[in-house]
Amino acid sequence: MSDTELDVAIVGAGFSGLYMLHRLRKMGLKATIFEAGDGVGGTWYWNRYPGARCDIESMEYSYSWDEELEQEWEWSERYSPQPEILDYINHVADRFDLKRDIRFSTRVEGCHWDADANRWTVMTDGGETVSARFVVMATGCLSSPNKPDFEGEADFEGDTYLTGLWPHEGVDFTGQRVGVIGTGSSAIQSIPIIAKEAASLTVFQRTPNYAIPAHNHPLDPETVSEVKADYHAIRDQAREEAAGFVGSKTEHEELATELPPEQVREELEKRWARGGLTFMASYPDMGVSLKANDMAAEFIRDKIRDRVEDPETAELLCPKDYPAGAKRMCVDIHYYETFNQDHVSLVDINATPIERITAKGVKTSDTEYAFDSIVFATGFDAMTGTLAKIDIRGRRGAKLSEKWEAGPLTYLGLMSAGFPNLFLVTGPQSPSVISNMIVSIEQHVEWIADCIGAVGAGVIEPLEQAEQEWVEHTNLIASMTVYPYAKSWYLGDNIPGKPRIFMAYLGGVPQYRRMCDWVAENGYAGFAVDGSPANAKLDPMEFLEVDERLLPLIAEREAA
Ligand code: FAD
Ligand code: N01
Repeated sequence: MSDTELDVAIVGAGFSGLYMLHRLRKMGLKATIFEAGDGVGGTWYWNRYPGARCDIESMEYSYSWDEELEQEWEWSERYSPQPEILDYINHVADRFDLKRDIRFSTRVEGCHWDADANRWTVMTDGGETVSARFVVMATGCLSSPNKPDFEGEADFEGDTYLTGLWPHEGVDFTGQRVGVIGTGSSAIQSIPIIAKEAASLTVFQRTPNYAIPAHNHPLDPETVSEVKADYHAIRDQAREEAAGFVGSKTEHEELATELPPEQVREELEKRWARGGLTFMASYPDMGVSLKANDMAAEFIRDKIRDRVEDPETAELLCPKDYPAGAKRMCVDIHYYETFNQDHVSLVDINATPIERITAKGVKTSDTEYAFDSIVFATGFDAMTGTLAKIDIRGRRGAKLSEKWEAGPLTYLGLMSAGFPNLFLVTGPQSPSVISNMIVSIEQHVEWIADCIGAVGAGVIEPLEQAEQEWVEHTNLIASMTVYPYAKSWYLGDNIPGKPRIFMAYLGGVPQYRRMCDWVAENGYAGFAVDGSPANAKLDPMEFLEVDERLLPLIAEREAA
């Protein structure tokens, strides 16, 4: 087979693409990764802003598929910083000799299905054309940074930075007047670090976020040894918990709405002391009942009021018009305390909107702020943005971006009807961004590898009806929760004109895994292989354990 004839073309060399390549190679298949960057790491290659780190604990935010790798790698902190995660990914790529099959600095611009040959033609920005039986899009959920257009930007005489495309050589803000636009996770991580260097820091906030303290700390060797001695069981436990990490399964049977408020606060206090993303997994009704959720929301607001000295700033930092956890929960290290420093200030751009960027800085409706640097911490065109940039054409030349104009349409988040032999890793309508992504990536990669093995020289694609039912099911589950009550990137709200659809699957990581396994075990139910539809049909509700007590709470919420 020549270099331009592949079994599988993989797009992207982050956690997803690297494991995909390793897995396919072990099956004896010829696979190549095409990666736009000049190194591996994906998210951790591009997001080098100060303070970038994971918010799933490092011992769990790592691959589980090689025991020796798991035992030899030493994480330094509970939540390790970006340079260490990037070192880890490079270590994996070197240890498994993956780089020889990666084409760096090569962007895939198009993938066209050739129905006569049953192959994909993959086109790169270097003008190269490659033919592959299968394509795996390992292009990431958060890999297209969103840079809103502000009038007058070209006039600015200082420097501008985008958190998702941070300069590799780093930025020294010492003595500078810095403006940060945005208050999502990237801003919450970078603001405390930038404040340490800057002469002044002004934060422009549109929507305040809920943040839980990380209580980050160096990992002590004893804890590491304990985890490593029991790693297999811990990984299994993570896969069996709602969001794919230990502590994400609801711990208590009782409903918060049925308990005395003091008891709920006591539990939240314990979770606050533990820190991190397990905070919301206290009671089963937190994610569905606005009343229960408001107990957590008010608890966090009180903590913000305790942490921020100036009452007016504290109130501005308190989210009040959406439920806790409905936008991606943030994990912070001294974020709120940063606003107690004299040289740090907060501007509410709802009260005084940004009118334009000027030669000197940012002009709001009442003030012109002068800056040496402006940092845009404005997020991503999530889930679909990166795929939309690739000219993907399936049967009869249909474009994926046109098919998805009113929102993504997939079966299980793994494939889209009319686009045979093209897989998505952590695609829309799979647990993806709602989970520990490494757990979800591994599950998808293993499922896809097995599927490619089973299909062999054939062709697999989802049935339109199965896809439609899966999308309806995904939407139904989302509508049962409080997620749609916030404007968030989960729903495409951050990108003007993007259709409002909840883009991840909320039925739970273990339930979803069981469905995918069942589908494969039942002759790829919901798919057609070589034109023959499988006989079996997936009923997702059979896999879910619906807590009947929540139904009246949902009805009550919807009625209100
Ligand atoms: P990515 O890492 O996004 O890699 C995709 C790759 O595809 C990129 O390198 C990109 O250059 C390449 N690519 C895209 N399009 C093309 C193209 N057309 N041609 C060639 N190459 C292309 N998740 C968690 O679970 N826990 C966390 O703590 C966590 N922290 C995060 C912190 C930040 C700052 C961000 C932005 C995300 C975080 N995430 C976290 C989500 C994170 O994206 C995933 O955990 C994971 O790293 C995704 O890996 P991936 O390989 O699927 O995608
Ligand atoms: O992006 P965001 P992010 N004018 O979309 C504001 C993962 N991640 O990069 O909320 C003014 O959350 C926008 O305001 P609003 C994680 O999954 C994880 O921070 O839309 N402001 C918001 O405040 C996360 O959720 C970590 O009203 C504008 C901010 O910019 C995801 O990546 C760290 C604006 C964007 O926040 C994205 O996080 C980093 C405009 N025109 C990222 N447009 C960890 O901690 C946008 N904003 C592991």
